[in-house]
Amino acid sequence: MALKGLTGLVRIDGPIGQIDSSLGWAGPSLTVMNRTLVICKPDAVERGLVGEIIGRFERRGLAVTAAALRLLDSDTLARHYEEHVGKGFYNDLVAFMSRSPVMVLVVAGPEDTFAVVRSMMGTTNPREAAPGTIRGDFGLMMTENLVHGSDSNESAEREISIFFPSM
Ligand code: RTP
Ligand code: MG
Repeated sequence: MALKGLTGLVRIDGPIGQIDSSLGWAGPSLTVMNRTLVICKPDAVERGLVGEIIGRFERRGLAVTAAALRLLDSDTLARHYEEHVGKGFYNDLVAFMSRSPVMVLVVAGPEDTFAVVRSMMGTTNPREAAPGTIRGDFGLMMTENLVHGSDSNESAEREISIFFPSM
């Protein structure tokens, strides 16, 4: 089975190093790439926009290196959004984020991937987000803003360890 020529990789679990080199994998060296956590939020899954969102990242040249469709519980959300626990919008945020499944992704690129992803997402309030961004093209509501992206390299590693502890 020859995989030479492929330039991306989607896998569910397990470190990259477990891929059998005898398969002839010739894609990017993902182990040295910088990565971030992306969540396609419940509104994105409900509206069938996951493919559109992933496609934008892929066309930009980023690689999806893990993907999982998950229904999030309040404990997981409290870990993920720890900086927002207790804020006025927090209960609405948890109700929204746990109402139906999300698609959790690890997205990899050469450097500061979190910043590339955040610029493609647009500002938090979709009404103010620039056209051409995910939120600016598909969103109108503050809470239901389609996508999450880590806000720093440190946040990315912390969040990846919550959703993909083996990575
Ligand atoms: P995210 O963490 O989801 O990528 O979004 P963000 O960095 O752009 O915004 P953040 O300040 O971290 O807020 C997290 C999510 O909480 C909801 N929110 N609602 N009503 C409000 O004032 C308010 N503020 C934030 C949004 O869903 C936001 O994405
Ligand atoms: Mg945030």
